[in-house]
Amino acid sequence: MNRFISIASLLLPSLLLQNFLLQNQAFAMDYTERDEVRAFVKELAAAESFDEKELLSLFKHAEYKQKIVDAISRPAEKVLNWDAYQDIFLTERRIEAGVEFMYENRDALAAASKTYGVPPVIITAIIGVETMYGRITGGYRVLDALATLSFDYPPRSRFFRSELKHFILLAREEKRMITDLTGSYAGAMGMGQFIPSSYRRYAVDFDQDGHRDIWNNPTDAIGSVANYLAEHGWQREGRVTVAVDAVGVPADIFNESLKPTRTVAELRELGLREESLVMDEMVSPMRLVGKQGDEFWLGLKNFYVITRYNHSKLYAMAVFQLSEGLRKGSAEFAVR
Ligand SMILES: [Ca+2]
Repeated sequence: MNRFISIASLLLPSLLLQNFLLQNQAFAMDYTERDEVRAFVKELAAAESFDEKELLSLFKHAEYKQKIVDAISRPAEKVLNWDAYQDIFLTERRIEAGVEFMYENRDALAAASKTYGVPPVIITAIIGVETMYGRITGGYRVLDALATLSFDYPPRSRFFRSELKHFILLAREEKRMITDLTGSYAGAMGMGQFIPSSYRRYAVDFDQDGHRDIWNNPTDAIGSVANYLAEHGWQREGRVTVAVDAVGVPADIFNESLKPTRTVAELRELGLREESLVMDEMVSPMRLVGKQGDEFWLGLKNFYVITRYNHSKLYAMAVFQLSEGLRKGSAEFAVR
């Protein structure tokens, strides 16, 4: 046994060292010297009228980050269960900070709610779950993140090269220094964590000062989050999800899809007791394992819309339940 350990421990460092050297050989290289980067730059310069040399020189500043590859290889939502989600997102602190955010931004929230039909508590809960109301917006340079994922993470390179293009275009449109912009390891930016394509498509200049700034401007962030949800089909006055008693209902109908595909009538025939929804409402039955065991919920259209922000039912449920906490916490002032 001892012999095995000693052989293994001798082998291990040399293997690690070999890997380390191989990796560094591959990545120490300047991005501007890589063929695929040059091809990317050439194509983008031609398509969008950039100076090719200038655009290429941008990649002198791009740095490969192993931490980014490590982070994207294990997304949090695949690891966390509902129990852990609750501990992170449904805390007193997050509710209190959210109520404060709502109070400070009550005019913008009221205006966004009127324009887009999304309740202030939902807009606030999204910003609360994403970035703790703008406090934690990500410390990676977006250029490093998108260059690393575009050129050194083959499984998603197509997606991230497209985001890298959008990012460069966005910086030009909003007159921002590319090297100054920071975000998550996946290039999501600002209070609402928009990836560049979403930023260009859904961000709005809600305070009408001529710039779409969800990096620092809470009014623009509020309008942009509301617009994003509205554009994905948010139903004004619609509910999000309903807790149900599903004892006796066949287990295989739960967690089929995020999209509502079953009618209330169909579920009632299967034994579901639910009186508050109309029979032809489309729902998605969910089972979550919470602190007290199984919880049964019906996701409605607006629940599905929240999952367009992040494709996870736990994410959407955390947003919904935080919004309920905010609704109670902000009851003393009018904006809800
Ligand atoms: Ca603005």
